[in-house]
Amino acid sequence: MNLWRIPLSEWETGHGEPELVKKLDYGGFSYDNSVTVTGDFGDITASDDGTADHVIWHKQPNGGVLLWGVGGGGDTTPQLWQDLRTGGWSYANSRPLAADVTGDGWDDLVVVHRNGSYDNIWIFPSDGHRLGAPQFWQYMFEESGSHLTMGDLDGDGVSELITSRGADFMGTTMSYSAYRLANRGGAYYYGNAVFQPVGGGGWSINGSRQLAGDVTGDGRADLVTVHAQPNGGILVWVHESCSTGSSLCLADPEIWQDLRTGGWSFAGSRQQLADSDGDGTEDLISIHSQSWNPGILVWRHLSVGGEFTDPGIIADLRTGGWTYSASREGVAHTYGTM
Ligand SMILES: [Ca+2]
Ligand SMILES: [Ca+2]
Ligand SMILES: [Ca+2]
Ligand SMILES: [Ca+2]
Repeated sequence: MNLWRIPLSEWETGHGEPELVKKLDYGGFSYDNSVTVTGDFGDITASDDGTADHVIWHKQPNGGVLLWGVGGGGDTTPQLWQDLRTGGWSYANSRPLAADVTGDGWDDLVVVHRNGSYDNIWIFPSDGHRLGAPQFWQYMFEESGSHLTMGDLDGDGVSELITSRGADFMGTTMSYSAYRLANRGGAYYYGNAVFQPVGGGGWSINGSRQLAGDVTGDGRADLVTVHAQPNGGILVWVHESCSTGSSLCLADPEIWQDLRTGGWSFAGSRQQLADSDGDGTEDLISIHSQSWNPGILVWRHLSVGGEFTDPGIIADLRTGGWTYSASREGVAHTYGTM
């Protein structure tokens, strides 16, 4: 597999142009047997230029995991950070996420590890150069099919874990929860959670995906839900964060973009959030498949006061060997920027 980066900010050199970070055609690296997570994990090498770091969470023949780190800049040789082939680690039962949960400005790795009917939450903290040994922070009781995303809902510099789940016994079609993660010595913790039911109206966990980022510019991450529509196309909803110091809160959803026409496809697209025009609000980035062409178009939808602007193409990857179905993406801040 190959690792690439595409600068999404129009202020960055090479905006919209793919740059090869590392060709991993050796050592047993396998696209199908790994998860790649992007973030700003630290100055990984002496020549790290602050561009996106990659973590490769890689399945091992015995079902365990090796954790590799790849820095930005001149030396992008993968570094083995953790050997998790023993100790009960399971690639199949784990979901890795990147976010700063320690508040030092460096992204950490958060791994939600299924253990029977509940999840263990493990943190691999960054020390500014690498990810350290896993720390068991707390339990979580969630359905195994819940969607997970990280975002700093209250703007205190520490990201929360946001879960989205389907129908429950209360008759809710979909609902969200948020957890402040902390090292509680393994104690089950549910305080400070926000429950935002989304009843009726055709909401579907399987027909939606969630992103967290500050699309309003107030410093608090909002929840963006991209939702499939029955007659094709997509609606983009925003639950603005109304969190205050002590409590987490998500406001009722508002439609920020109607993409039910124009050939937009939920199944044929993936989304990210990134500030593409440098105004301090996160913008929607769409990675879209092309009919009759295996390639990709990358669009940006700028956040402007309560809506996203009409999407514009920032990278045309319909030529050059790009394949929508054989690629995946993440977004990372470059070092020194928020
Ligand atoms: Ca951190
Ligand atoms: Ca927070
Ligand atoms: Ca916000
Ligand atoms: Ca923006």
